[in-house]
Parts: sequence; C-alpha cells; structure tokens
Amino acid sequence: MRGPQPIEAWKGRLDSLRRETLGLLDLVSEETAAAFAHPEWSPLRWHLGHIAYTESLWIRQTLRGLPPFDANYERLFDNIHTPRESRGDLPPLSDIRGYAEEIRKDTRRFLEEADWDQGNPLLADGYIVDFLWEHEAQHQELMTLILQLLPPERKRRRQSPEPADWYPSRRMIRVPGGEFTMGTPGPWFSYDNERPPKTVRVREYWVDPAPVTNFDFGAFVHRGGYSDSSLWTKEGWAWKERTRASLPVHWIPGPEPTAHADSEGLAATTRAGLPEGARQLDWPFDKLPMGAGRGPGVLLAPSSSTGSDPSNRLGGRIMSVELRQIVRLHVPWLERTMFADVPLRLDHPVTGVSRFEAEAYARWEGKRLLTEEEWEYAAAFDPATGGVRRYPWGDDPPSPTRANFARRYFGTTPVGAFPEGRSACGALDMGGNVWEWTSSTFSPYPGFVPDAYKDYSQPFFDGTYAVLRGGSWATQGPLLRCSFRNWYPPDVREILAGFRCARDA
Ligand code: AVJ
Ligand code: FE
Repeated sequence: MRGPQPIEAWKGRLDSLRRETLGLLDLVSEETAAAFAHPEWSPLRWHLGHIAYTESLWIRQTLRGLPPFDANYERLFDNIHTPRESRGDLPPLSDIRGYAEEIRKDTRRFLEEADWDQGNPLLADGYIVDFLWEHEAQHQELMTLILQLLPPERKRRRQSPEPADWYPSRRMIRVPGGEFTMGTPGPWFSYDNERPPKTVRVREYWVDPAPVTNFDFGAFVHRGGYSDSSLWTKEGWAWKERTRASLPVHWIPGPEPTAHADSEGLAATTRAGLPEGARQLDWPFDKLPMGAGRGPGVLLAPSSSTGSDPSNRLGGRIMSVELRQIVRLHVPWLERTMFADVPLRLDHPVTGVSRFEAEAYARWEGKRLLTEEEWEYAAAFDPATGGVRRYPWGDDPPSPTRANFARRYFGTTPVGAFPEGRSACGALDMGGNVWEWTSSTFSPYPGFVPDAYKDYSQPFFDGTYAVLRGGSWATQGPLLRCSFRNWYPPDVREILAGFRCARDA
C-alpha cells in the first residue's frame, strides 16, 4: 500500500507552470496574441485554450466521466479536429482565461477526491499530473517559438541575466563503441515513445563537443554552401530550390558592417587591430590576427590555418574580447533575437535551420549528423558505472549552472557555456540551448505500446518525421532527460533547433 499522494505539491506544480504560461501571453498585446505570427503556427491565444482543453479532456471527461465543459471550446481547441487555418477567430483572451480557470478548479477537486489506488494507469504514480505538466510545458515552448517569430517591437521586453563567458575546446571527442540502455530506464515520467528501454550497440565515432555555431554556419553561407548542390541530399536540394532558402530564419542581411562601429573606442581598435583592407573582407575571420591564452572573456576563434588535424578545424585559436567586438563589426548579418535585432552573435549556436540545411553543412565540413542512438549514448552513457544517466550531467535535476533551459535567458547562450552540464564523454549543451537535429526518422522502439493518449506519438510514426534531441533554451527541466524524443518534419525551421556534427571513427 503506498503512502498518501503529494496532492498539494502536484497542485503547486501545475499552478506555477500555469503562471508561466500566462506570463508568456503578457509579453504581447491581446491583438498580437490572437494573430498568426506565421501561417504554420497557431496564434498564441489558441495554445492557452488547447492547454485547458487537454486538461479537461483527460481529467473532466476521461477520468470523471463528465460531459465537456463547453462544446464550442471543445471543438475549437482540439488540435486534431480543428484545422490550423480556422484558429484565427478566437474568443476574447479573458474568456479563454476564464475557461482555463474553470477547468483548473475541476482538476483541483479531482486531485483531492480521486481514488489513487484503483489501478488505473492514468493515476499510477500521478501519471496524469506529469503528463498534463509536460504537455503544457511543450506548448509553452511552442508559444515561445511563436513569440520569437514576432518582430521585437510587438513584445514587452523582459530582463534576462547575462550568461557567463566560457568557451570550450573545439576538438572532436572520440566516443568508444559500446552497448548501453536506450530509453527511459527509471521510475520517472516518460512518454510512450521513450519505452520500452532497449539495449543498443553503438560503433566508435567522433562527436563535436558543442553544437555548430553561427560563426561556423556563416562560413558555410559565405563559401556558397547554399548554392553547391553536391552538399545537399536530393530531397534537401529540392526543398532549397523550392523555398529559395539562403540564410537561417532569424538572420537578416545587415547594413554595411561599419554601421555598427558606433563607439569611438571600437572604431579605433578596429583600425589598429585589423590588417589593411579588412573592411572589404566578406568573411573577416580568415585574416584576423589571433591572440593567445584562454579563460574567461576570450573567444575560441577560427583560423584559416586549420592544421592537418581535420578533427580540429578551428585550430583551437583564441581571440581577445576586443577582437571579438571587431569581428562583430564586420559580420554582414544581423540576427533577430527575442527583443532586439543585433549583430550576429558568432559564438551562439546556429538556429532556424531545417534538417536539410544541417545535413548540407555537415557534409561541407566532411562530417554528418548523429543518429539518435549516438546522440543518446554521448549524452547518457557513463563508462564509470556502465549505466545511463537521467540527464547528461547525472541524476540531479537541471539547474542554471548546468544548462540554458526554461527561458532563463530568453534566447541562446554561447555554445558550451555550462561546463558543469557536460556529459560523461565531455559533450556540452546536450541539455538545453538548442534542440539538435539527428539523422534518425521517428519510429517506435520494439515492443512499443501506446499510452492512454494514443495519438501522442503513434500518428507520427509514418516515416516523415525526423528526431530532435536535447531540449532548447525554452524547454522545461524534466524534458531535458536524455531519453526524451522530439520530432518534426525535416523542412521545419522555426523550432528552436540547431545541430551537432559527428564523423565515423
Ligand atoms: C513533440 C513537439 C512534436 O507539438 O506536436 C503537444 C508535442 N503533442 N501536444 C507537438 C505535443 C501534443 C508535439 N511535439
Ligand atoms: Fe497539445
């Protein structure tokens, strides 16, 4: 017989997550919350209704056997039966908030009165509470990427802390082959697609310690990566030709680079620090003088002399803070961040790329994407114990020193800025910062059994979805578990995703 359920803690968790959801809506006007930011993504306001609708579906209707609270809302906020195009005509925000509050009252009552020992799998170990929490958390992430698509002037600025400066080695990590347990091995909540756990054998490979940066991707763009069909898969090239993609989603061709040189000091440093003619360089890094030393406040800079070690393309060169500023002055792109358009932040991971772009970039570097097996092995396997970790750093819950997650910075952070979050093999940013495209197609593990919410994973096993791993800066902590699988069609670019490269050993 198990002890009393932590009802109060569950209510507290659900309510505090809800406050965050409402906080996201507070970043924009009522009008903006009701509008489409992008034709492929529902209005912000729809997500609140859908979150409440899902709570009602499982608690009020499935578990309590009551009729829907409101038949109209029922239809409107059902993701399967109401096509996205018709989600533009929504009730006022105050009505949707009222609906969500009514449903929540019902949920609280249910949690207090439920018979937790009746053997219903929806109730066992509080499954339904975790499920609703994670569902809402995932919709928060969708709301965040929608906010990211809106121009900065339509959002109320929010203050975020500055991430610490820390720049990791760029040397690829050699991961010895081996066997490990893939999928959820613990008693904590997981989705059906993470189960059952399975033993997987992985061959030895090399993996980048961090995701591909804007700097790296800029070099690919500058060197004509988007116009060299030999780098792209057939499907990827067709996509590129059709969409005319030529830059990641949030990159904006900048004004003349010198336009950013607004400070006297920086302009002077620029004159002193750059070789003659540097202003004419399209991609300034090749000719930049490199500093020495490393530690806080320095940037691992690329080098044209990459040496003979192909696993160390960037040569481990370091450049000073001043040079980092100069380089920014000369980057020909701006980047749209949540609250401002800024010169492209070179040490941040590239985002806003489809899997097609990720594949082309990887091939350009003579590398490839990781399979999801390789990804999970690098994130979870601990050779010291032979077992797997719940999170890349171990079993402790995510914390701000280990990962950029839960919108703490409202954007990406420089790659590898959280050394305490490294996995056993030394890979950084395996939890948070950006989702990572893998080369794997979303499919069930052998012995897959759908959970009560049958349409959570199963409809997406048709071979058209690619797996992403690792969580982003907007992902809530529990979803950073190494076994969590995300999926999208390979041509989607608006999600908060980048990628990491690997290569055969
Ligand atoms: C796992 C992010 C692909 O958004 O369709 C939300 C999550 N499922 N409501 C999605 C989800 C049902 C899902 N992804
Ligand atoms: Fe949903």
